[in-house]
Amino acid sequence: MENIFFQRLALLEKEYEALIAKPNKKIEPGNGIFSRYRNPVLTAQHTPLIWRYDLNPESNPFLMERFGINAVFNAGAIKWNGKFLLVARVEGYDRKSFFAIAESQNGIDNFHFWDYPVIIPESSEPETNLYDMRLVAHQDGWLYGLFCTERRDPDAPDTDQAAAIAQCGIARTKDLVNWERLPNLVTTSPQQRNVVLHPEFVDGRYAFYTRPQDGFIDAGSGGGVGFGICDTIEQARIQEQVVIDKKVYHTVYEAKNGLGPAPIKTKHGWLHLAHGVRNTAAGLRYVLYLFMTDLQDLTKIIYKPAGYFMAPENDERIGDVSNVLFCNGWILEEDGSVFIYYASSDSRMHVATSTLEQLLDYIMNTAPDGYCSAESVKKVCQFADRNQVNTVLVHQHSEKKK
Ligand code: M1P
Repeated sequence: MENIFFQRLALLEKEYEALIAKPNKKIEPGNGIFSRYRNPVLTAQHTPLIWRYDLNPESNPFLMERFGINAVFNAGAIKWNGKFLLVARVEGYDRKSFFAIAESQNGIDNFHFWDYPVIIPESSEPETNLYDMRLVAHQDGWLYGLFCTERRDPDAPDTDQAAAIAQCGIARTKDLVNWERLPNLVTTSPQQRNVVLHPEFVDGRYAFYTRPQDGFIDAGSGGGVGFGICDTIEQARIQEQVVIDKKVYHTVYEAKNGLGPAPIKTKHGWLHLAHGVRNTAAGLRYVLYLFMTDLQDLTKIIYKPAGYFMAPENDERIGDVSNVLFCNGWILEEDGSVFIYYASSDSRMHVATSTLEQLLDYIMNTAPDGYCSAESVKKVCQFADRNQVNTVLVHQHSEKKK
């Protein structure tokens, strides 16, 4: 028996070390807007062996996995003490999620988890599941984690064991180790997923991006990315939500949408990344899109390129909830590099890199949605016309270079 234990331990450790040390590589040439990378940055296999196994040959002679991890996805992100940190949603075989921090020196590979998951104090009302943290360094000096808290809908009949109430949980920290739990955000909506804290005060108050919905898919009286203000964060209550980015017929955000990470401030406006959902014969399809709001009026969209910025590709298409890209974490470096951490199909985490210059070019110079096929044809014709000239210029340029 002892042999089995030690043989398996040696193999598990070897595989784990190899996975963590595996270098990642940019996929060239990309689309000029961002670059994808060959390997995911975090998977269930990246979780520490000490979480999954009882490493005692007496109590676990077969070295069985005693706590299975199903997936690692939807991570918040922050640069902290010179390292790239992801606060990932870790989901066990038991379907419950919790948060855990993984760090990397370069943001691209060698992500490894801290020894212990994040301990979020429980709220006064018992919660079944916590997930999808948006991490925000607020102007008030705290680091806030806003996340979705879910419990069974107490009004649902016994025959329905899926109906849930989703609300926004709030916790804050100064060191990412000790977390203080604040009361959940109160709004008038029965469902609140994808709530994000705006990083700056607005007239001395806290501003939130919300997602008012009646049900998981049913937007009911709400729907879209909302915006609301609170006097205090210790008892956060939004009286009025204004929808700033609504669902639109025959777009990639026709069924629902929700904000991703906290927006990035640029000299042109606040840069937002969101997910848009539409329904298909194969189920819901989640893609990512960008938009920009005005620096003075946070509810006013000033740029919004048509369609998606990123959609699931190749292996990203497959997972527990297939055909999903979801992003709730990105990091802007001082040199203008942007690290976009996105999850595919509710299963694993990836990174894409870009620069602020590229994202601004994309957002400010990509045409908005024309909302019909005829407008799309016009756009293509305009490019074709211009490129009759451009092709000649490019050809002349390359001839000169020879
Ligand atoms: O399964 C896809 C996503 O579904 C929900 O997102 P939303 O409420 O915006 O539809 C969340 O459960 C999210 O975690 C999940 O990735």
